[in-house]
Amino acid sequence: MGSPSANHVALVAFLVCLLPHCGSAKRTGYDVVSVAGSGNRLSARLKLVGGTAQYGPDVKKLSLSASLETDSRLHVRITDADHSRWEVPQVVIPRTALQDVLLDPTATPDNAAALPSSRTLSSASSDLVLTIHTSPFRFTVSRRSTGDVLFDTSANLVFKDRYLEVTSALPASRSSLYGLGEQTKQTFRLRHNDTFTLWNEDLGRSDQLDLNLYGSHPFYMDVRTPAGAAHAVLLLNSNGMDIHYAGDSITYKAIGGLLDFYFFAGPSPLAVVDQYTQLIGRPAPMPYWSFGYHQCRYGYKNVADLEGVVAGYAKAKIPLEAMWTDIDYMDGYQDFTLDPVNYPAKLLRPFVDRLHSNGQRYVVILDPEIKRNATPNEDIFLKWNGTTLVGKVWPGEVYFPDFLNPRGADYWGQKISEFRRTIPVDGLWCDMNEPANFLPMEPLNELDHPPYSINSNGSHHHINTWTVPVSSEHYNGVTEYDAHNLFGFLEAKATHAGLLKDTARRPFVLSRSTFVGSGRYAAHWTGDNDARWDELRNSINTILSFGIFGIPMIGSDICGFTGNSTQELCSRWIQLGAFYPFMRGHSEKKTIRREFFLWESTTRSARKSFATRYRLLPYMYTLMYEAHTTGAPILRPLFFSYPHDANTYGVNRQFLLGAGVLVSPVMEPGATTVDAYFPAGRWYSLYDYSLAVATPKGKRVTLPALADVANVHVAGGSILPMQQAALTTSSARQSEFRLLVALTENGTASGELFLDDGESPEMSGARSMWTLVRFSCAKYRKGITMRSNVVHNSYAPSRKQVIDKVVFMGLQSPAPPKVYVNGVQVKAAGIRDQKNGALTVSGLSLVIGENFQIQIVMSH
Ligand code: MIG
Repeated sequence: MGSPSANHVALVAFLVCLLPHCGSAKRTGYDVVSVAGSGNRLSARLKLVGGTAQYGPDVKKLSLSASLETDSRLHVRITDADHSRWEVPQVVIPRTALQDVLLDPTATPDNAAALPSSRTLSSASSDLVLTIHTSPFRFTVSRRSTGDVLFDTSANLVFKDRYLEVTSALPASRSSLYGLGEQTKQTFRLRHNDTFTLWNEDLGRSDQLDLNLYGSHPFYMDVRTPAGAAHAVLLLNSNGMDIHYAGDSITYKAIGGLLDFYFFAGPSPLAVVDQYTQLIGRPAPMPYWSFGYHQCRYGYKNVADLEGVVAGYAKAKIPLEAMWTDIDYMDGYQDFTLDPVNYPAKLLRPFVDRLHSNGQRYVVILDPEIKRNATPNEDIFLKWNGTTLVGKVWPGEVYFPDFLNPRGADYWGQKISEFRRTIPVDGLWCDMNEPANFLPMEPLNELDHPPYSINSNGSHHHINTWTVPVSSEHYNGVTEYDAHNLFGFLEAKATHAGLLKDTARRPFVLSRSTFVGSGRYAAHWTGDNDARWDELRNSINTILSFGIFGIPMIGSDICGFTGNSTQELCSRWIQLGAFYPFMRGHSEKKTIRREFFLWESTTRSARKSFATRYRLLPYMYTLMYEAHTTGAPILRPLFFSYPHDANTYGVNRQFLLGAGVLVSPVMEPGATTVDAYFPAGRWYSLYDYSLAVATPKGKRVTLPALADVANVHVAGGSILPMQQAALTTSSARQSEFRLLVALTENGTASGELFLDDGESPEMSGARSMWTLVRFSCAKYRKGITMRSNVVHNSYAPSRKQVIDKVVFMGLQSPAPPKVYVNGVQVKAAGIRDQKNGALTVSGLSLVIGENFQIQIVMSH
């Protein structure tokens, strides 16, 4: 019980505050004391009105700068007016600095009362409007075209040296949020009353729900009813933070850095990711081969074991593109070494050479940690307490390379080159780069005692747990406290640079830890999942989230990493995994072996599902090109193509490959049916070309659970470039092309094909050779016409590849139609009018990279 006098004081204070102009000195937060605008920019100075008791002294003066940086991007940055602070360095996200418009702050009144109550930043070409409210200070971001308020900070802004807090109101019933990772979630759409801690950690395995995992992405997309307009918000800040999403508000609590916000106007989801990746960097082009099937396991015993697996896949006629090796290949778990007994160079090198001559690839793991005393140049490692930091990971006592130090990154690249002289690996896998550290360390100084403890691992775990202490030091005095969440990003960047320099080919880097912009260098997998059905389902949520984080090359360990997968689970997982952009089977050493040829049902699933995958490779690779040039995810949630249909907002048991290929996998044991949602339009079966669903409004449909493949439907309006299945991507690439045309009710469709050699460093750059063809189909009086329109063509002419078959789905004609190719009639033998309404025109020889036209004339 509180003392009567304390209660009395509180009561008096409450009554006093009912009066007008209630004591502003009691209020917490800030007032604007000067403001100036010029063109697309605005600056303001903020003065503390009243501080808060917790987490240290408040910063007295803040400066705010804002800029409409592009027509669709607003930048608002709030920082200490008098002292410079840590912010995400330019080497991570290169960007233009905000300029201060308040050139002479002394000339403006230091008094909120003398200012107008608000000030607006807007421009005729931008849909985003910023309003700064003077007293109490708050800001809003709204959409000019609709007046919708997108972000609205309350007056509770808190800005201390090591605690920053800001809350924005949200319209709970109209807002659907996505993003804020990395966590394993049961839904893709974020649920209300959930806290997202951003602190890169290896502590929780990814099969544990709702914990902070390997990467940090303080970015969300908000899709609003009724119009389905999307926008996004990035808090560019690398410090540890909690983000609480209450439904009607979102609160950021960061333990350092700045309040550096970017707002992206959309309004389509695709426009949002385009605008976002324009700032943070476009996703790296991935080599063509990396879209094939990858096989890994922790615990492959020796080279003979690897050989057995490769032979097993070949014998079973299941595609195998790349063989991987986990830390088992190393000598004493040291990077850039080989176990002399089980993986000696004299056996491993010929094995890798054989893979290469077979059109296959080899990838190995790297841990960032370097064994203590393994190298003389100690100055490129993290420091602690005045000396080189020593932690403990697989090799025993280790040092941690400082990838912020240019010489640290160079050292890494050099080790990669040296290693590649012995084993010419095709890609590298960066594990443990949160970074992980098994050694519990003593707190050293006040950095190790943050005033606010983030909700790490759901239990306010100390931030030093299982990683290097935040009191460690990087190059130039940067502390791990500030740079922790960048470690994995920086290692992936250095690894990418090392591979590129050594091979002059497009690098393939897989990184466990990621940050904003990691997609520029790396692919990602969802980490240590478990062989369980809920894990199979939850993989979709993480994969779709990374798509909007600008990391489209992502997958989960197929059949689960830990735990013993059953045949049924593994088969279903293969059927789903066949659509993961990054498609890898991987398992933990203590678990049963589950290479797909070992069981009959997984063999069937892998053969059939991978055949579909490999036939779709030209389409998938074209999606990689789209991702690289526009940020569009390869796997997308349904609302990306159907933002006006609010029923799609919660869908997470189906997804789209690109814009119009709908995948509805089985994700329950013993299932005989799949409940699927089909947005408005026509949907054709990818397997038999029949019109499966035609609906003017979104519709729930019960599909049969097919035995060996996921249900796949093509949306009317799509044209898919395909090739034929093969055991490697390079042989699939030799085969003839086919076009699958899915007509809308109006007889229209369109699609693209991007082609290059699949391994030049640049994709579609000025210095590389590439071809882009657009296909389109339209109705005309007596039938339909399909055209190929060559947009760019510096690659295809050297290849002379042809399209030998075009299938038109949804072409109901009472009698066999006449078909003309470039005006010449096709003989009847080349036309097959299937009962299911699809028309196949075969025996063609249409050269890719040459314009052509196919006319179909219906007979009546
Ligand atoms: O401490 O290298 O997530 O994929 O097999 C575990 C062994 C280290 C964690 C990775 C996993 C990998 C494993 N690694």
